[in-house]
Amino acid sequence: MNTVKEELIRALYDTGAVRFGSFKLKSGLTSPFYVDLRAIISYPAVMDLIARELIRLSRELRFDCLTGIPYTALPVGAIVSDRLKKPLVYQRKESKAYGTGKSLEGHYQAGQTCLVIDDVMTTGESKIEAAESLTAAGLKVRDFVIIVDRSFNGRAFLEEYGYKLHALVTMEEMVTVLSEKGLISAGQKQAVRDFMQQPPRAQRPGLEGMARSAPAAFNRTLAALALEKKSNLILSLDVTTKKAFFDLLEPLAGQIAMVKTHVDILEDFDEGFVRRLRKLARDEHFLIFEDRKFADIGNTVRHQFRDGLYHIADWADCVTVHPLPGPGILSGLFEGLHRPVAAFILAAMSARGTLISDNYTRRAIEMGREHRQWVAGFIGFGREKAHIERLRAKMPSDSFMLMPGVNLRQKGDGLGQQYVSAAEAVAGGADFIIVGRGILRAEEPLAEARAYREQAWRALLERGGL
Ligand code: 5BU
Repeated sequence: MNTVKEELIRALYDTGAVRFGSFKLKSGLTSPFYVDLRAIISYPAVMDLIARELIRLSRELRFDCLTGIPYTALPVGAIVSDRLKKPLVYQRKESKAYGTGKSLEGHYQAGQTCLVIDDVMTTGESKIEAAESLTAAGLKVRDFVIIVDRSFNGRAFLEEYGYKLHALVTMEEMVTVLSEKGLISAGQKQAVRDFMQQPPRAQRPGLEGMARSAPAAFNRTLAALALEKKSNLILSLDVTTKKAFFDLLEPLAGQIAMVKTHVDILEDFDEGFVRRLRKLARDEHFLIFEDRKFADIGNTVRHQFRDGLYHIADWADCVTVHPLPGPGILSGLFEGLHRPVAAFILAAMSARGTLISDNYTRRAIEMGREHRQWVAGFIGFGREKAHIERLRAKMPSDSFMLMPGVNLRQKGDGLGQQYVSAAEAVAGGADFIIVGRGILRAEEPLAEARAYREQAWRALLERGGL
């Protein structure tokens, strides 16, 4: 191994950017090492060494401009840009929204090739997100140069998307050098090697696993019910009278795992509606999902949930919650409730131009993860399979992702709604699909509901989701 690489490994070790021990990862895996390069910006000599090595690698690549993924790689990118006299551009972390194509900071010309610098390669998912933003802004992406590659199969993952990975150091090189120098033990070296042999993600439990042992009772019930009815279809019954509601629901009840209501659009809501709905749900085995999308401070949502005209807390099995106000919204809604009601957190929306950014999505999922006693899962959306997969991968494996914006015949509704097919939604990782007008407006709603159910169920089987 060349001495510069050894020097770099030593520097990463000495600055604590790579540590050995026992670390619990977000995925639930326990790792014998931890990589965190955020503090390298405080070591100018290390920054200089890294920049020189990145430049050496980059000289063999063709590109017109470069970017560093914020935060850590942006100052690194600035040094490389200065030394190579190549323009720098960057995407602000907080404004990075799925596919909105928001323009980059900096000046560049459409069609130019942009080199992407980042600190660490783990799953590669954030690399693809970065490439998508750059591509949406008109640039071409070919190569990623990374300081530490700690991924299981990151190179192959990026290759699937047509990108090439170049890394300054891999974990294998790291442990070889550090054990030669006596800085880690033979046992530590072996633990890292063993860990790197593992599959990247813990397998997700299928519906049967969820029915048996999901930590949340609601998820066990929903999984069991879906298996019994062979349906992962949620009917979104957005009509404005009780008559229309039950005229549609009664014949369709056998096809669905849940009915989703917007109870505040009913003109003639009364207690009789709730009684009839609850009875039908018991008889026909489906759950009731009130899509109220709570979004206020804890005290207000508590009233909206428990009081007012609708007394949602008395009859809904689950509701949707915007994480926008912070965790107080969950305590306000669910603390001290007299019967269990589960929450689905809105992690993404299907509306075109939604202001929800990647960062918001990440934090929404984080909030759900921290409140598993109430949160059964998330509402997610992606315009294509790869988007949905990446979103799903961020969610706890034993939560459910429900996906609206599903329609077999249309791409949108002229009011901002975007649609994908049932098969694509489920193949990407949606556990349940939410369908409204696709069924409600069909000439034969029952036949259409069957078609959605069959397509979504088949896709679940094909995905190995049982
Ligand atoms: P549609 O008729 O299938 O477009 O109805 C979709 C339903 O899902 C409707 O009730 C929306 O309020 C709901 N929905 C959605 O479409 N997109 C979202 O991101 C969320 C909910 Br959250």
